[in-house]
Amino acid sequence: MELLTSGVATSPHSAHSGTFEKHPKGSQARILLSSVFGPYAQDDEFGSRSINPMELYHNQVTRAQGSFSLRMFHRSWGIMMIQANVSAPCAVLDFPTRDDFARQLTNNHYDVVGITGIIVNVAKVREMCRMTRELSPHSVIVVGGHVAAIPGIEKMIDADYIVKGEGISWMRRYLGEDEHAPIRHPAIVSGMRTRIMGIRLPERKGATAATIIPSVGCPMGCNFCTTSAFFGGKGKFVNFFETGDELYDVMSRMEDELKVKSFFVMDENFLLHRERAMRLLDRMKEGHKSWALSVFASANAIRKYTMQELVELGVSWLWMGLESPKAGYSKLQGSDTRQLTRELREHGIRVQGSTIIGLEHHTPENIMAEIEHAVSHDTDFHQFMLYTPVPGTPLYQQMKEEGRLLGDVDYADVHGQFKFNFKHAAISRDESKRFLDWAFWRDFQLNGPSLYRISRTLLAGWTRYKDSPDARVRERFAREMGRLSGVYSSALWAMEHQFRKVDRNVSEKIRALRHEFRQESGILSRMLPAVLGPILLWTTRREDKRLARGKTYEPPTILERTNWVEA
Ligand code: B12
Ligand code: SF4
Repeated sequence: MELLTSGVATSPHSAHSGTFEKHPKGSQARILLSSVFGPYAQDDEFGSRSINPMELYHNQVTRAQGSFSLRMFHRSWGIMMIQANVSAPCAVLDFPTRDDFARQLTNNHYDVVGITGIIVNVAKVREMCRMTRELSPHSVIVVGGHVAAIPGIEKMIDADYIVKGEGISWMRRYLGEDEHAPIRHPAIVSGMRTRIMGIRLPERKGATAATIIPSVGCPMGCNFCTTSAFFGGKGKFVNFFETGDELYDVMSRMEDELKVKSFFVMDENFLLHRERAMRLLDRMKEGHKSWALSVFASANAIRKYTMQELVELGVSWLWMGLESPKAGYSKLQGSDTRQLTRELREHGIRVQGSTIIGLEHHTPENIMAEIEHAVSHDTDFHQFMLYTPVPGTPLYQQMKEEGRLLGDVDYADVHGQFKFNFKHAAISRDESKRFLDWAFWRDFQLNGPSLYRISRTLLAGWTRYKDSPDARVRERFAREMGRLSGVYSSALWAMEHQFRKVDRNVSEKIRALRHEFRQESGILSRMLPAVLGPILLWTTRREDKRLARGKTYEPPTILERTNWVEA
């Protein structure tokens, strides 16, 4: 198979994605929406890469943490959102193998086959289009998701429609449905098959947060940001739920359906929309909801709130860009991010920092100091990414104009976790990987496992708020402490023992925290580590051996149908 590289369009087919015609069957058309095929965590000719598994944390956050890495899978929410918002019979096929996808096409009659993919997966999208033409020639092929941003994509894949940007309204329009109808939010369990320290966590109803997607895009328009660019760029975004009231209603419904009290809010910059967030808080107070929210927000947006407001809003996990103070991004303006992240943690808010390696001003001489600065935030989690011009972004355009894009880089390797895809003024491709790997390693070495760090933040929150006058806040911390203090203490016991051999200093820090937990725990939770601790130590060591032998994890294949009547 020929290589799909970031410079060249290689497919012999030409897409006929120009004129838009509604599907003749309208809402009677039978639709298949599929994510790209696996297995993912391996090197193959379709663009799977062992360093690019289908796992959020292990891919780009805790990947250097060995058996302490948090491992879990997330469904393909974009196609789930589309499925929930059309009245046509629709099947979502998530994480298929090639055989699963082929079987779907041959055993069913689909009028429309929709494929979702991001840029790294373009070769898989191309193969799936080819398979669809061969096995289901009557189907109309629609391709959406970030892969659509590749320049010249029409010539690389054989699709009938390539949809750039928001897909719900497109699909509704295509089926002749009302594209402005209110958005129906599907019930989404945020993660599945969670694993840490060599054990898979039980999947009880209500134990995992629900994903809520209030909007797509971000108006801040940072030059490298692909999600912002894909949904309109600076000043633009698409809101699915405009008001705090709408959001409250969706969250209440999810609370009932999924029995959850915590929510992963998948909005690139949730706190930026203060009016909506504050209205949500009013409704939460009225409805006595002690919900917990995991959100993404930029430092300038966080600064619009007092700590009390954030805590009352239930913000318990915050993903924020730290970047470099020298980079001049407006989202960081006026922020001392070290002080901010410390303050957040002191209020029981877990912080996930995100740092870019290889910014324009970085050199081999100053990059170590920049990484040390990032790591000194001591955030609960830390994502590191290479500065990467991704097609569709202003940065990509700029690099192209400056002639700095490397033409022979396979799109499968343009994901920010491998090597540069552009010519940097001072850092070579190989060096970029070394610095990136070093950043992950340094964060782990200095700050210890993220599991230890999140336990520490929880305890800080609990100590501060266990007697809070606000019953909702009290309840939230008590719920988490009650559910987790025994488990965290046991995990701390195992980590303390494991780190004795590796780093005495980290082991001592973990031990001190375990003692604090002991003081704050009930009798059962106090006794648990004696039993569960050694078991976790054993599973941790077993997992280390498995990982050393090359063990990887793959998400399960899932098929879900709506409005379905057998043909
Ligand atoms: C959840 C997620 C994941 C999950 C994957 C889940 C899955 N099943 O694929 C995990 C954590 C595993 C993951 C992994 C990776 N991800 Co990811 N991920 C996301 C995240 C945070 C949310 C995606 C989402 O659901 N958004 C909300 C939905 C509603 O939006 P959407 O998917 O874009 O869908 C809309 C439209 O695009 C369109 N659409 C989508 N599909 C289709 C299909 C059809 C037929 C139509 C008509 C329309 C359509 O309609 C939808 C509704 O409007 C996004 C960031 C973001 N905010 O979007 C990054 C993001 C998609 N990931 C990205 C990347 C780079 C990766 C990784 C390479 C990791 C890395 N190194 O960064 C790996 C790749 C893994 C692999 N082997 O494929 C980039 C993609 C960049 C690009 N331009 O291609 C994003 C945008 C993050 C970023 N800002 O860099 N990811
Ligand atoms: S603030 Fe974050 S989400 Fe918004 S444009 Fe910048 S990087 Fe993207």
